[in-house]
Amino acid sequence: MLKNRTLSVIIPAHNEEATIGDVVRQFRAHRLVDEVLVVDNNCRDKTQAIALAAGARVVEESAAGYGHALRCGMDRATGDIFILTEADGSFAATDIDKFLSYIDDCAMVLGTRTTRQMVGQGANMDRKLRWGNVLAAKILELLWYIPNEPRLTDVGCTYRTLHKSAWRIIRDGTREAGPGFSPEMICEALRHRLRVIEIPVHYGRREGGESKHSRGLLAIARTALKMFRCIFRKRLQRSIPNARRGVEPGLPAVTAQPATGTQHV
Ligand SMILES: Nc1nc2c(ncn2[C@@H]2O[C@H](COP(=O)(O)OP(=O)(O)O)[C@@H](O)[C@H]2O)c(=O)[nH]1
Ligand SMILES: [Mg+2]
Repeated sequence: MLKNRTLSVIIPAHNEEATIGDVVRQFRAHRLVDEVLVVDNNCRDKTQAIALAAGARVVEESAAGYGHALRCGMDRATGDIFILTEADGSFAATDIDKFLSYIDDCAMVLGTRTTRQMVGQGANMDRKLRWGNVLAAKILELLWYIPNEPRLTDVGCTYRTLHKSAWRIIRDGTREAGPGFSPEMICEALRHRLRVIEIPVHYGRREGGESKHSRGLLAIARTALKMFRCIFRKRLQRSIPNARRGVEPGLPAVTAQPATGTQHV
């Protein structure tokens, strides 16, 4: 499945002492994982010590926010392929195999939490949230119908995988500090005409601690606003000239896909 490539799991964490130990152990136990990297984002609790004890490598990022934490994590991870996930126990390490089944076909594989059959009891994904996420994804689809015609049902799922080479291509086009980083990654990959697909993942309840992005209606509205703002901002950006698309010295060849106009990293 990995074909001699290495796999890093990257977990941003802001005060997640209640869950980080179990999450690190769960992902480390997966047979294909080489490294579990926890990004300590200004934790004032025991997250770092517990993560280290559970066998994670820990790096620190002082710029606050989910986006800053993940940028730092992907810059510092050693693997050829990155799995991004959360510190709260809402995602299952067993889904790694599903992501990897598709990673040779595209630059980025996104999870979706809106497949109702995959949402566990107590998960923070009621009808309003599911349809809100689907709506945001459909707006993104529509805005990028030409030339990418993406097929998406969730722009905010933080469980996803991408090639390190894809990260290098999109990195400098990202700047969102917080949850807007999730759709920003997608939009920047689409700007580079990289191939992005989506698969359903298990989504369970937060196993402990407190949600930062979706606790209560106000937090959800704030997160949604940041995501929408980011999607429209990205669409209004100038398009990337052909010569600059997905070009990075020393990376595997990028093959054009004439039928869809998308690229494969
Ligand atoms: N809001 C927030 N989340 C952060 C930060 N740094 C890392 N994270 C992590 O981002 C992930 C998503 O946050 P979470 O509270 O679970 O949001 P939810 O999944 O929408 O309920 C968690 O693993 C957080 O620990 C930060 O500065 N702010
Ligand atoms: Mg969460």
